[in-house]
Amino acid sequence: MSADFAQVIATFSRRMRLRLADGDEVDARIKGKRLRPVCGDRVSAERIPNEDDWLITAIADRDNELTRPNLRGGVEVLAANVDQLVVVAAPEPVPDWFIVDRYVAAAEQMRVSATIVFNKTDLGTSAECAAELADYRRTGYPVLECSAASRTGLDELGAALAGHTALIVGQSGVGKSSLINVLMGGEEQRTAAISSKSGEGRHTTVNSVMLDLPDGGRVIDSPGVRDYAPAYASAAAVAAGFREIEGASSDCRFANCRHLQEPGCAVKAGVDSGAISARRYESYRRLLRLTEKLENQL
Ligand SMILES: Nc1nc2c(ncn2[C@@H]2O[C@H](COP(=O)(O)OP(=O)(O)O)[C@@H](O)[C@H]2O)c(=O)[nH]1
Ligand SMILES: [Mg+2]
Ligand SMILES: [Zn+2]
Repeated sequence: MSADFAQVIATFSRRMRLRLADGDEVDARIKGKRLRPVCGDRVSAERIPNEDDWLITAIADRDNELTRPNLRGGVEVLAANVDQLVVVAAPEPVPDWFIVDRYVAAAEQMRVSATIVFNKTDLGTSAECAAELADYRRTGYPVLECSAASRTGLDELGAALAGHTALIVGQSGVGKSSLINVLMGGEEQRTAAISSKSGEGRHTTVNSVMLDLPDGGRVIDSPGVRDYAPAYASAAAVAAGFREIEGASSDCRFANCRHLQEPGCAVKAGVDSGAISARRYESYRRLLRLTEKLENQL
């Protein structure tokens, strides 16, 4: 028996949970050492004779993938085939807006939508946070404010997720898993329990899991995303991650303007006039420096 285009819905190191085309869920191993399926992958799989396990034999071409550089100079894929990044921040831990900007830039690179979620509003929203959120809205990103603890803003979040396959990202501790838990109404634990039972303990460390939300839509929670730094192909690609910078750049004097010290730079002019956030511009410069450092190492 074989199934074309089963989908990986959870990963536990080299063990996977698959949803088959008919909706059945099975455990699977991976054929060979070379294949590296991730959550969201569509895969070919076949049942291993005389076993409950299935074997993943091939990975279908990905629509997109979220990647980060690994320590060995390669690239690690965190999830695939999503159509939305949900970038979560909160009053606690203290927001690192550079991380938010990197995820938003990653969404632009993947050509998927980015939605910003400010969780833990029960702790209050500082003027500084409110100003940053207003700036993302001005740039054109939807911003939802909610609290998993006091159950506010969750209908809006559920509606934003409906009809999408989203990857939820953000600093550790902002409440990603809590938000999903509340949206699932406790269903998440049930999923985890099934997996650990069938794997007899081998499944206890879940890397990533894709969950079906009650209001429709699916969301991938991946602990690996927290210290994410994207790998860019080129410095030019960095500007494409900042839509207001990309938008202004057509008015720069030089077509290859990097928006640093060049004369006639429309981006710098935009920062000076306040049309472009100076903080977002600083994120752009930081990401550009990181990318150029990486390029020089190659
Ligand atoms: N005050 C408050 N705490 C929250 C809220 N959501 C999550 N937390 C707490 O924040 C901590 C981290 O939550 P978790 O969901 O594990 O964050 P993750 O690392 O992003 O998945 C936990 O102690 C949660 O109880 C919220 O809306 N308000
Ligand atoms: Mg979590
Ligand atoms: Zn410029």
